[in-house]
Amino acid sequence: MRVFLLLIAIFFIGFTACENKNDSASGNPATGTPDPGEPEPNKPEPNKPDPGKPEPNDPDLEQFTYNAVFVEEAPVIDGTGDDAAWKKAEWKPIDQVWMTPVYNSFTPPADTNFSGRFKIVWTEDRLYYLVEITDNIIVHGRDPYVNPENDDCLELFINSNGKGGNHVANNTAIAYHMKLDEENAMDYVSGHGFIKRNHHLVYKIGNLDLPNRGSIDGSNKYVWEVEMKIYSDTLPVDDNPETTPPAAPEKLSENKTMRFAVAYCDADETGSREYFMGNVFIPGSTADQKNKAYQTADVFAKLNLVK
Ligand SMILES: [Ca+2]
Ligand SMILES: [Ca+2]
Ligand SMILES: [Ca+2]
Repeated sequence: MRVFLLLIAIFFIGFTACENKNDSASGNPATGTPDPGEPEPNKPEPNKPDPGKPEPNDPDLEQFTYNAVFVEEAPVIDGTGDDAAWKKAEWKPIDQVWMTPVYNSFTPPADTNFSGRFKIVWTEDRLYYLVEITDNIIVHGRDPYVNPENDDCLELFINSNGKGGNHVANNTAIAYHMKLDEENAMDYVSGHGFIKRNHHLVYKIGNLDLPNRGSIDGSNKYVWEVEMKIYSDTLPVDDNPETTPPAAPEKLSENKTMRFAVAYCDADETGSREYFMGNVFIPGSTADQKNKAYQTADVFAKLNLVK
């Protein structure tokens, strides 16, 4: 009888031990062990933004549309904005924060660190930009083919057919990373790396003393004056005048609608891009969501050619 009771006791103790082991693996509310596979009761889901959905406080995107006026006489590309053509055009700010040095903070830089504004006019043959940039520290000197966005550079995005779309591996849109040397305009195409599009642009930067990494008059204000040829998305991906005959640019006409963005990669103390500032609001709450212009023209603003 004693042996029988002892066997029953051993069986009971063993069964209880197995039950406890299972509890510790699957979560036991009595002991407070969380169950990784099940949501905890009464705990709200973390607030995850949907990257595909604009945030409810999005500003009206139409405010970023630019109506570029036609000019009979093109501005002279010399880095000064005193041409008659520019008097006809409206300034718009470059004040939308796409990236910040403190990851995902999106706190805008002080005006003395960076501020910018731009104008655009057009002729039948070219688009023209006047861009005023204030930047406190000038960073330059990288090989143009190696991360040109990590030097100070003006970045002009253009989508000629105005339909938007992904442009990572094609020429639906071109993103010109314009270096301070007034020569090298680098466009990234997936599978091809950075490609020089120098022959698409002529540009001069007023008030820049590049050898001394500063402004001539000490104001830290620079005037980029740019003449741009416009190409359709049929431009060969690796179009390069060093290796192939240049393609013919488009003729421009009234009521043509394109998509565009004007942005500045601001490198300062760290020697690489700290702020990425643009002219158009891009929805999102992370840098991955807001730094989208290099992938898709869907986030560009509209550009209307008017007379
Ligand atoms: Ca000029
Ligand atoms: Ca700066
Ligand atoms: Ca800078």
